[in-house]
Amino acid sequence: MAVRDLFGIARGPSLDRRRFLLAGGAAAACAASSLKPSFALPNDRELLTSSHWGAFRARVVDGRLVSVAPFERDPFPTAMIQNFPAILYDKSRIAKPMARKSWLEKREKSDGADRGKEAFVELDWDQALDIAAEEMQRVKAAYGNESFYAASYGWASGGRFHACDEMTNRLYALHGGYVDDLTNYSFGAGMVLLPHLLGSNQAIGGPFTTWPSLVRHTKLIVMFGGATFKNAQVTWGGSGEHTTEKWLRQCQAAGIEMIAINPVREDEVGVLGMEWRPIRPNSDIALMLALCHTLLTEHLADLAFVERYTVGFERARPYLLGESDGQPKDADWAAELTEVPADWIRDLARKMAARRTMIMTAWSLQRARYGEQPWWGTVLLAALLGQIGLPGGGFGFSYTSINGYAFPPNNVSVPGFSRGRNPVKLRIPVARIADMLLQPGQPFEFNGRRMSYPDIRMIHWAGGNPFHHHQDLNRLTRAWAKPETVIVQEPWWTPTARRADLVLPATTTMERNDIGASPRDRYIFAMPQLVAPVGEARNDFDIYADLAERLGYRADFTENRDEMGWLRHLYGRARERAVAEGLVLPDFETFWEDGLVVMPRPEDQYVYLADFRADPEANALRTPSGRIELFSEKIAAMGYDDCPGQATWLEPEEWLGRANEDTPLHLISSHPQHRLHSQMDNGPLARASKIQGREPLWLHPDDASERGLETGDVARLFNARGACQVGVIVSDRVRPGVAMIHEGAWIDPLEPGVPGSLDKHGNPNLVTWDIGSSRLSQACAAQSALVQIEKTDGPLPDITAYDPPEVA
Ligand SMILES: Nc1nc2c(c(=O)[nH]1)N[C@H]1C(S)=C(S)[C@@H](COP(=O)(O)OP(=O)(O)OC[C@H]3O[C@@H](n4cnc5c(=O)[nH]c(N)nc54)[C@H](O)[C@@H]3O)O[C@H]1N2
Ligand SMILES: Nc1nc2c(c(=O)[nH]1)N[C@H]1C(S)=C(S)[C@@H](COP(=O)(O)OP(=O)(O)OC[C@H]3O[C@@H](n4cnc5c(=O)[nH]c(N)nc54)[C@H](O)[C@@H]3O)O[C@H]1N2
Ligand SMILES: [Mo]
Repeated sequence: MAVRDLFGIARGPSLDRRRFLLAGGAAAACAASSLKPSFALPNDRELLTSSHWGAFRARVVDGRLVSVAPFERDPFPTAMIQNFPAILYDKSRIAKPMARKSWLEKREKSDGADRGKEAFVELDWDQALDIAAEEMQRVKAAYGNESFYAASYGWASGGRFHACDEMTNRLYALHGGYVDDLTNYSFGAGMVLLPHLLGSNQAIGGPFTTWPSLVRHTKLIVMFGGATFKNAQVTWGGSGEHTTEKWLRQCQAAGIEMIAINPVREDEVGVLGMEWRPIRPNSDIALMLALCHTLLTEHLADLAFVERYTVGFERARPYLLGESDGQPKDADWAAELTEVPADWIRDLARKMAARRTMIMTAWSLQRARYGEQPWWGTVLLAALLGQIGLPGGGFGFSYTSINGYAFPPNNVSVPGFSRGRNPVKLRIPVARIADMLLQPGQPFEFNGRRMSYPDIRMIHWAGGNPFHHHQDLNRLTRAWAKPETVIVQEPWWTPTARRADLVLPATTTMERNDIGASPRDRYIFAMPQLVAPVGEARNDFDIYADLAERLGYRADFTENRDEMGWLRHLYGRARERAVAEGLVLPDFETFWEDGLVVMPRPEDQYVYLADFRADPEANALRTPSGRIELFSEKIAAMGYDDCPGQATWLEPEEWLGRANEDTPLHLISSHPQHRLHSQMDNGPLARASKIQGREPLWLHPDDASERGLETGDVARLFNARGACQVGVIVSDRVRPGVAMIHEGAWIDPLEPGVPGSLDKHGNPNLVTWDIGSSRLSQACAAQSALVQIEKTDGPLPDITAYDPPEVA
């Protein structure tokens, strides 16, 4: 059953009885004649708002959010919006400010290893903010600003103004600075690599060759990582329209052949009639090199393209042909590594060369050991095909990993809250947090630079959940014991909030006013406050403004604007930007009353690198050579054996090729169908998907029967790093040797705060490996993990993940 059917989402009312404004003179004139929105009784209101999950209409009765309906112009709304009423009032909401008991008594003399174990003590807001300000002063005076870690990585929530991570940054910037992060968990390896090859990250962030261009021109789409409808349910900052599924269906209708190369057969394979080609995880680079080998040896490679638009092929070629190491990277070689048949590989290369082909490579492939390689291989393969810059041809990295990235950015963007200027210049690659906490002063390499880890004494986090998102959570537990002070702002008792010294309850988007807009979408939404804050929750902005007050720089933080003042200001700046684009946005009052603005559809036949193809001299890339770098002298000069100067097969330490008796299975931890990371794990949709309360894990029938496992069983997923309990789904939708689980379940250890304790709930980061993808990018390598699974018999411990902690 499709998720959408689970809640029986019907399409909402049609928009035409409501008034909305199009930007632009003619559109404004036509809107002036349309109807006013007709809301029912004031006590029974329906309000349009936005979220990472898309726009929706919220029904509020007697001050309570009772139900939501999808935005009627959204062709593929996500069922996840149905979680909102439940999670807003869930028992896991943090009711009041609280402090860890012994920390409140002893502050820096309390034992950091007790985080997560102890009871909390309730505080009133003034006490809590006084303490937070004291700690900020004390730590600054004792250790200086390089001892603050206030990067606050995480998805936080939609809304241009209430961006709590940016607000954290701004507060600490005003406080004299903080250690910040670099890159991200999403595509951290790719974003460091691509500028070396292509001069920019446009192939990730867009604009890239649009779906309409694909529908019109493409004949074959080869997807490494497949297409994933589940991932296209969200857009950072929200969207009025979920478009990915729509476009994939149009590709299908246009008769485009689509191939999903993926260890897992995701939903869309069946829905779109795609070919599924299972592959061993982490081996795609071998397949790509073999495709290149076939193109070369069968004289199908476009060497004229390579000659005119790339550099370094003379260095890559001997490796491909085996002249440099005695091993041709041919289809037979790759077949052994990938377990994809050699004939199929050769046929695919011929097919790709014969037709207009788009290569789509997912973000997941680079979230692995040596994760740069499959992305470099993608560029190499596309270059040999010679279709880069042609309509419907070439490559792209973000078509289906998330909604909306192939949408050409709007001409008008709404600016967000500014993070200010951080006087401290020290930053760490974001996924190296545990290394930093455990190894202060230690040097490390990053993208050709030698850096060293700061000595962190205080952490302040708002809008992220490192105790779900980071790898090897037992190691993070040990690292997290090091700082003297940990402050967490959260709406819910997430695992990270439970491991704080001081917990400050924050509002959600539903409890405040904001503006929803993303460059990936045509809409600007008013996000009116739907209900009063739950419990004593406060807006992050107000929390920080009051902290800034205590520290003597309130006006610098707020710029003397309140919430609505900021919304007017940010919208006003968007209006100014619009004028420069020849567009007229309605004034703020009209926008706020109407609830949305729709911008003109951007150009829809955009082709990535078409200008470069047309004139590579005038439109040279921002690489050292101005061309696509198939060999990068710059990377080669860094001397990293874990990321050499060209796309290379590097065998991960943990993958099926090195499976052993203790850990025979490769774990893939994908992004969840029923939540956004850990957000909404406490919602009805995710909870309904659990098996005996545990996160589902997919296992091939052969691997399951070997272990005596059946669908519905609970099992222990483990390796030397840790263990968690999962619910088993036996399915031939994963290839043998692979186990698949979704990230984001709230960890629920048998013994909270104790490293090595069994997690009852099924968070894969108990077993993933906390190592950088390579010295080039130091990115998250969650997808390289070998594991074992065994059946759990006997009574199961209760799940307590969503119960508030003990209050003394
Ligand atoms: N094993 C494995 N691990 C992974 C991944 C994987 O593929 N496999 N993927 C990685 C990736 S790509 C990412 S991006 C990360 C995501 O990791 P995170 O971004 O940390 O995950 P979220 O669950 O979205 O955490 C956001 C938190 O912000 C809180 N929040 C929301 N709105 C507000 C607000 O207004 N104010 C405050 N104060 N808090 C708010 C939410 O309640 C939630 O706890 O996970 C990474 N971890
Ligand atoms: N519903 C929902 N959507 C989301 C998110 C969410 O939490 N929930 N998170 C968003 C964020 S922050 C991000 S970064 C993106 C992540 O986007 P991705 O990283 O692309 O997403 P994943 O779900 O991890 O993996 C996508 C597919 O890659 C396959 N795959 C994994 N390893 C390999 C491999 O080695 N080879 C091949 N060929 N395939 C492999 C998986 O089986 C899966 O089907 O998703 C975004 N979209
Ligand atoms: Mo991400």
